[in-house]
Amino acid sequence: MKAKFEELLQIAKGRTVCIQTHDYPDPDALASAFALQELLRRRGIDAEIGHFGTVDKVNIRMMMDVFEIRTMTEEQMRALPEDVVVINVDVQKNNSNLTDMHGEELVCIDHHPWVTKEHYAVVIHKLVGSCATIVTQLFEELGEEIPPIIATALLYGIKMDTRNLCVGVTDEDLEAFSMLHRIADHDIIRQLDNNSLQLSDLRAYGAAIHNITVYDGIGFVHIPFDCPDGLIASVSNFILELDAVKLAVVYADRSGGLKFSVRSEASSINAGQLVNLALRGVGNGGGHATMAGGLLYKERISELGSDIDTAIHKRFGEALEKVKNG
Ligand SMILES: [Mn+2]
Repeated sequence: MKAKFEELLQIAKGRTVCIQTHDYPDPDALASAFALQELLRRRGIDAEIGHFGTVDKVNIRMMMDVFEIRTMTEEQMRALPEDVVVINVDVQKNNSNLTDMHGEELVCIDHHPWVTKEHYAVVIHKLVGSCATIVTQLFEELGEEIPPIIATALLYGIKMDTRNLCVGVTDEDLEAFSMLHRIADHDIIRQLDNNSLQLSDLRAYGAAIHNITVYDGIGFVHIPFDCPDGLIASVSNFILELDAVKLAVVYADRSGGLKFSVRSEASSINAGQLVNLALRGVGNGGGHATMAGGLLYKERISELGSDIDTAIHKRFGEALEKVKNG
């Protein structure tokens, strides 16, 4: 990783640099971007953090306030020079949750399964539970000290992306977590933990309780309004807690299309493969074995016919047969 980081520095030197996370960034994406920004600053590179999509979840807004994470507005991102160097963090090009921006996407730091066919000059990729783990390791390999505020952000990123070290966690995440744990400010973590839900979120949970249908261990929920990615994911995790649900498929209306969050607790069902297959031809999707997401394009929604929900149940049912049969 050290050599790759040196290559990154060579590319970024003397140029405008934007650290772009996925749209509607989560704590892992923001913590990773924030820590990377500090690492670059120590090497004389002033990079700015940018993302598309809003930050609506109260704990993420609080995180940005407490750690003073500054991000560009979309207008500021669009006003960056044509040849801006873009570092994608916690996401890969061509993913449904990354708005393409101008400039050159030359660097990618990510922990999701590698699916992009796009070329990057520098790739720092590991299949671990959180991107924050990779950035933590970068600090260690470079012999850079991690200040408490950065350690706290990274710890929170690992914690949130692995659902408290329970889902998709690897030994490397645990080692990074344990190291950060000695430095981090636990009062801040507690404060963030105790403020993760706001009143308006209950509307989405209400829709889930009201609209859930369970077929054969698959819990389907259609949230009939737009909500932030993080909230759709939370509802998906919530549905998975039901004993009758082994696989959660939650989708919300989003500007004429549908935004999906899929969770699997069955080792025989790979959520990433499933959503990829189910949305093939009408959208795109992918992700980890246990957590995945996707988007059904508004241009294709008419292909589902008048009963959208039944069409989606059918698509996932068929995809499930294929995934199970390898
Ligand atoms: Mn992540």
